Amino acid sequence: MASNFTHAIVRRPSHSVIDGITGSPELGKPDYELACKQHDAYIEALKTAGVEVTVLPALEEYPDSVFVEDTAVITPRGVVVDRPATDSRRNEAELMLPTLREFFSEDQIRFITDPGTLEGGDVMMVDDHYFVGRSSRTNDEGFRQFTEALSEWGYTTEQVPVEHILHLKTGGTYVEDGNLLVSGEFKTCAQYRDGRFNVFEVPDEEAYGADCVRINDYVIMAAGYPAVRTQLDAWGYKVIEVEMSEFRKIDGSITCLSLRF
Ligand code: CIR
Repeated sequence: MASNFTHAIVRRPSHSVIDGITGSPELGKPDYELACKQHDAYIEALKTAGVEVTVLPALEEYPDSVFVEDTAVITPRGVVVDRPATDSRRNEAELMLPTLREFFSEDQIRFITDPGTLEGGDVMMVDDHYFVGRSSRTNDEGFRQFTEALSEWGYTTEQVPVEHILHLKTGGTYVEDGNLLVSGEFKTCAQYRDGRFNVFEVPDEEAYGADCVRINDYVIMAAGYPAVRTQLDAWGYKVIEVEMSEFRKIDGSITCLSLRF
């Protein structure tokens, strides 16, 4: 079942983006102006892929709020509003709620509540089945609540341990048609190697490029990862590359910048 998205939600980078949480301080701080240019190009890529884009204004008090993916998980049958794990990001989910309510009725919305935590970067949709990273951001209770919500809608879930990276999808993404990109610790993940997927192992030097997003006939990927590009071409996708240098500095990748439905 190919993804069939009509909408995406993004939020403009704030000037405070320079203070986003990072595990890679050696990359330096993002440049605000360049981050805005890269965000413009990302929005254009979404439009090229065929979705209508809702562009929300920047939230200066929230340096990481450009990474809207962590605020909610949108499925074809309903929405789970996340509960981000870090204090500095916790309110981002509530701030997304008015926009979600423009598209979804109250009976289609569920919430992750205390003591659960869950961030969208840890959720990977594979048709009607959802892989959920057990990471420093998504805990067992978050997974339990998420599973309960999704089971109401007829979906199944599966937990995947995340040891060394931020989110599940930081280490690989499903581009549909059975095709899965994996990097780092996920190259040896038994759950990805049990015959369900055609797995492409992204070379270590291109690990950041493993996070891509499939939208309709297109795959949007970070610019500058030739092995990933070659594989996506070989699989027959229309590919759009987007410069991501400024978001990479604060651990954000392609999927993080949008909610898609
Ligand atoms: C954070 O640490 O929360 C942000 N600096 C990066 C969030 C990336 N989001 C994602 O992978 N979905």
